[in-house]
This record gives sequence, structure tokens and C-alpha cells, in this order.
Amino acid sequence: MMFKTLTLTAILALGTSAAFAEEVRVYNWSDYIDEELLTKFEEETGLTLIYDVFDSNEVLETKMLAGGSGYDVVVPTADFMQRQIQAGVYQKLDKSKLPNLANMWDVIEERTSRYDPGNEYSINYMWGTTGLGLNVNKVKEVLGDDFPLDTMDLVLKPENMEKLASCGVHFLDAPTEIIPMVLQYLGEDPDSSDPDVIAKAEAPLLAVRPHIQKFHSSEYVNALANGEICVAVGWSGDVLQSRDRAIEAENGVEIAYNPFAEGSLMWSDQMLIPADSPNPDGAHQFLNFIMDAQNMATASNYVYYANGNKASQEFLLEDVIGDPAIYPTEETMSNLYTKSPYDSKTQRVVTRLWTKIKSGT
Ligand code: N2P
Repeated sequence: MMFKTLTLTAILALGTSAAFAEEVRVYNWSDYIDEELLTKFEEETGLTLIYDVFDSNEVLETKMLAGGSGYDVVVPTADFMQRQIQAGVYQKLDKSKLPNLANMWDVIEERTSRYDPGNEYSINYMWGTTGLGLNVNKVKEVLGDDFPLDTMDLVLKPENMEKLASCGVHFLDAPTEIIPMVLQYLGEDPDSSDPDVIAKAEAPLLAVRPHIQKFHSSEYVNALANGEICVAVGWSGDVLQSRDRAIEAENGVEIAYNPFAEGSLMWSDQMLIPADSPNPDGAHQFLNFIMDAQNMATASNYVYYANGNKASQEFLLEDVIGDPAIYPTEETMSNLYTKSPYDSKTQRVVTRLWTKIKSGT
């Protein structure tokens, strides 16, 4: 009897580790891949891919810091990633397993090495900007034909927001992006960690708060496309996907994305392997698959975000590589700003302020 129990335990243990060896678990942002690539990865490697999605760096960070997420690949934004690397939650890449690193783009590698020196832990997946998603005709109807459709006045002046509330406005539920945006509007340093400077974002946000229908970081993609809302402060590629959904639905809704004339945030999302990944070998296979030039182009052509892969550029569609809202020109680029990570004390200040803004009190 004793012998039988032991045998059963041994078999179960074996079964568990064998199951892990067959699976790769990836945790990525929503609306961030062409799902054909997921099937292609399984066909090419024989591994089972479990692909879950999130829409908030804070949610991902909580999981990473708690440990035991069970994921093999996750995708934080670079400023969050830097703090998480310092907390020890990731493992260094085994670059000998990543021959497709040769496809990566030195310009982006240099940019991301500010957050991950030598890019020892991460590869760039996509990068983009935070700006305005607009239902062009609705906004013109409400604010007039001549209203400039690329200014923060549109979403930060109460008199405009009061009018736009009639057709619906969403803001990203992303405190580390919206607060810096308001600081930029006020002529302050958007990257400031000074609590007194950060506090200056409170009054303008509370003033427009009654006219913001929702703080949410993924619902706006469909809501814009089907005409439920007319404005979203959102992410470049997500708004462009919304534009496509409206075109496909043939519903007459015309969606546009504009970075802010006052300057938009440029961010980079990085792929990393958690220190406690159950299948680091499978994780490396996934990263190498993603860095294939054709695969990376397939992803960008679908999600309308720029990527960090130079070799993919020859496979990009003209309306991706040729669109300055996706691959910015030098001139647009000079108007973008980046963010460094908040230390944990400042992060708490930002989180507290955000709770206050969302509750509107
Ligand atoms: C993908 C949005 C990712 C942008 N839907 C956030 N960094």
C-alpha cells in the first residue's frame, strides 16, 4: 500500500514536470498580436502555448512581485520593467538561444538599454505613443469644424469636455501616463518625481473628471469603433485597430489617432522571462520566434505598433512603416518624451492621487 502511494506520487510529480515542459505561458497586453502567430508557434515548435492578456502595468507588477505567476514570458513597459529587474523578478536571457537577436534594431536597443543596461534581460516587442483617439465627425460636430484635433485642450479644458461628454470620453486607466501628460500640459517636467510637482496634476484632472465616462485601458478600442464614445486618451496602435474595426463594420464611423501637439509620451514594451519561469527553454523559443523578421512584421502589420526589429521593416505594409503616427519622422520624434521609473515612494504618491481622481473627490 505504502509502495503504491509512493509510486502514484512519483508518477504525478513526473506528469507535472512533463506537462510544464510541453507548455509555454505568455502574458501580454490585450490587442497586441495577430493570433495566427500563436498557432504558427505551436505548429513550428510542438509546444502548447497558453496566452493570457492584461491591460495594466500595475496588474502585471503585482503578479510579478508576488512571484509564482506561472508565466514564462511577460511584457511590462520599460519604466516598470526597470524597477522589476531591480527587484530580482527576472532572469537574464541566454543569448546563445536567441540567434534572431541579430534582427534587432540598434536604435531601439540603445533606447531600451537606458532601462535594461546591455539589454541583458529583455527584448523590445513594440513601442508607441499615448495620444488622442477621435471619432472625427462627432468631435467636429460638437466642437466645431476648426477645432484643432491634436491638442490637450480638447481633453483638459472643462468647457470642451463638458460638450464632449454628450458623445462620450474615456481615459486610459494608467496613472503613470495620464499624470505626466497633465504635467506636460502645464509646462512642468512630465518625468518629475517631485511630489509637489506631481500634485499639480490633481486640480486639472478633477476639473474634467465629471465629464470622463470611464477610466479603462482596453474597452475604448471597440467603444470608439462602434460609435459609443467619441474621444479616448489612448494608445496609438489600439486607436488604429479601432479605425480598422469601424471600416470593417462599414458603420460610417471615421476614427483617427493624433499624438498631442504639446508632446506625447513614447513608451516601449519589453519581453522578459520571470526568474521562476516553469519553462525557460520554451520561453527562449518564444522570444526567438517573435524576433523572426517575418513574424515581427506580421505582428506590427496587425496591431499598428512599431517594433524594435530592423529586419522586419522590409515586410511591413506601407500604411504601417509609412505612417508617421506609427513610425514617427525625426520631427515628430523630437516632440515625444519618455518616462523613467518612479521609485516606490513616488509610485505610492501617484497611486494615491489616481485613486482620488478616479473617485472624483
Ligand atoms: C496594447 C497596448 C499596449 C500599450 N493593446 C501599453 N504599453
